Amino acid sequence: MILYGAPMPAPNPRRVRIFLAEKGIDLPETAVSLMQREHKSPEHRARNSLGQVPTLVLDDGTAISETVAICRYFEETQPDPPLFGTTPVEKALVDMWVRRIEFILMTPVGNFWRHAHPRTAALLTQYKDFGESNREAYEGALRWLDQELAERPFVAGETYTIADICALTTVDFADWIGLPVGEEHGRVRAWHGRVSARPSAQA
Ligand SMILES: N[C@@H](CCC(=O)N[C@@H](CS)C(=O)NCC(=O)O)C(=O)O
Repeated sequence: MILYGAPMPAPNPRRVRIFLAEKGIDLPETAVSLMQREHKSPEHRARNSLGQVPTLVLDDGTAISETVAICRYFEETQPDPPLFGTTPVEKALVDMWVRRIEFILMTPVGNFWRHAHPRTAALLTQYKDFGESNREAYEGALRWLDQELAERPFVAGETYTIADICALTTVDFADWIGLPVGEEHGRVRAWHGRVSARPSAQA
């Protein structure tokens, strides 16, 4: 089994690394250089037609892409500790929160990165006004998340789940590209401190 990924600050491979660390699964990552555009090579596109990382290739050659799908595979093969919930209600809530974090929190960060950040300027036609408009969208997402975290310690409930991993990697990447969490989002900052204190956050 080979896990293709990329080191920090790439947020999606980090989601898998944190997930594996929480599970106690030792699976070293094989780096695909994003700087050298190796993810767009024919070799990597044969594994993932979108030319993205992470991708997990199983021993029988099956290639699984999409971060949450890769994590789902490991949840099924090694259920403990559970990170996708255990009861039908918990599982549904975790799915709900993963989708919300991906759509509402990650999307503006990704749009800002692609359309407003100098590091990506050479890779695509940037629509700077659109890119910059995502600052406010991300701020709105943080305000919303801050309210939600008044109700519970972790994103999807009383326990740490993959939804926290998705949010943590997004907030850290956002900070790296110049979108820090302001002091007005005190609950997000407190939650960030809690999840960052876990050893897995070093992954
Ligand atoms: N939906 C994918 C997104 C993967 C993704 O965007 N990965 C980034 C690295 S963090 C990448 O490969 N970017 C290059 C590209 O999209 O061309 C997932 O959840 O895994």
